[in-house]
Amino acid sequence: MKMSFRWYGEGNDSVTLSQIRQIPGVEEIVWALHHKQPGEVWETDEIRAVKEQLDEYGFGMSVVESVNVHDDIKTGNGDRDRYIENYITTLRHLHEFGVKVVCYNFMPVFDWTRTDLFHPLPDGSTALFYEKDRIKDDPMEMAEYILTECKGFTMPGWEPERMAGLKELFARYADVDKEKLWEHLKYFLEAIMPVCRECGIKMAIHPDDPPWDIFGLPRLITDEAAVTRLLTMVDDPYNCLTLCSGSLGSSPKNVVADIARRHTDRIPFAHIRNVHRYENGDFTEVSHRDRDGDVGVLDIIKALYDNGFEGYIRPDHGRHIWGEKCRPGYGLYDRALGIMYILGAWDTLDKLKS
Ligand code: DNO
Repeated sequence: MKMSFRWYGEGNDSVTLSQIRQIPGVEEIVWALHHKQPGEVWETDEIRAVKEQLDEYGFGMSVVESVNVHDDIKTGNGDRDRYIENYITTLRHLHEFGVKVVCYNFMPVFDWTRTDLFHPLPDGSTALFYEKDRIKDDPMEMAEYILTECKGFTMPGWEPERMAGLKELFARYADVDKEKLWEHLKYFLEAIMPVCRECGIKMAIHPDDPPWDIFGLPRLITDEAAVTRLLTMVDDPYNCLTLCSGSLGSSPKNVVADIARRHTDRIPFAHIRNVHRYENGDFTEVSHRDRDGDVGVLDIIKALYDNGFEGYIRPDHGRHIWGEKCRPGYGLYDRALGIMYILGAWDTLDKLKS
C-alpha cells in the first residue's frame, strides 16, 4: 500500500507541499491540472511543471484525480469521438510521466453533492453534510450555494463556467436514462482500453456521490451490483474502481468492506473516510475513526490488507478543525489525523502478521 494525499496545486490549495511532507508516510501526491476544462488535452509542459514541483519534495505523481470526462461523451452525442481522442492523447502524455492510475467519474452534470459544506458537529468542528430533502429543490439554488461557499476555490465538477450553463446541461441529459448512460460509459471505456493497456494506466472510476439519483439525473456506480456490472461489462484489468468508502458507505444498503474484499484485484486506489448516516437518509461526514461513523472503516482497511492490496490510499474528506480555513473537506489537519489512523491500523495488521 502506498499512502497519498490530494493536493490541488500551487496557488489553488490552502495546504502546501512542505506541510504534506511532514505527515508521516505520504509517498505520493494525488494531483490534477485543475484549470483544464473537460475535453481539453493536458500538454506535456503543463504536466512537467507539476512534476518539477513534486520532485522537489520527493513525491511521486502516480495518481491523477481527475481527468474529467466531457459531457458529449457522457451524453453520447456531439463531438464524443473527438473528445475521446483528446482523452487518449492526455493518457499518453500522462504515461510519459509515469502515471499509473486515473480516477475519474461518470456522474451527469454534478460531481459530488452536499447541501451544507460547513455543518457544525457537536465537537465544535464543521463538516460536509447532506440533507436529503433539500436535493428535491432547484439545482440552480444548490449550485449558487456551492459556488458562494467555496469562496474562490474551484471545486471539481462545480466550476463556475459549467454552472453558468446549468440549464442547457440539464437539457442535454433529458433523454439520457440509466441504460443509455451505461452504454456511453461502455463505449468510452472500450475506446480507451487499448491505450490504457499499452500505457499501463488503470482507469479507476469514482462511485457516484451520493450513491443514488439526484435532481432526476441517473447515477450508475451506486452499489455492489453496479460495481460488478461495470467490471464485467468491460472485463479488462485496466477497467477499475476507486473504492470510495464514504460515497458507497453513505447508503445503508452498501457493506463497503464486502465490495473491497470481492474486488481488491480491480481496486488500484482507495479513498478512506467515514460518514454518519441518519435514519431519514441525511448524512454527515465525521472523523476517520471507525466508531465515529457507519461505513466500517476498520473492516474496509482489513479487507484490503488481507487481500494483499498494493494500490494507493488517500485519506478522503476531513472535518474542518482548529479553525482551519481551507477547501471544504480538504484541510490539512483532519486529513493528517486520518492518515495516522489508517497507517496505525495498517501497521498494526502488519505487526500482528509478523
Ligand atoms: C470528492 C472527490 C470527487 C472525485 C471525482 C473523481 O471529494 O472524491 O470529486 O475526485 O468524482 O472524478
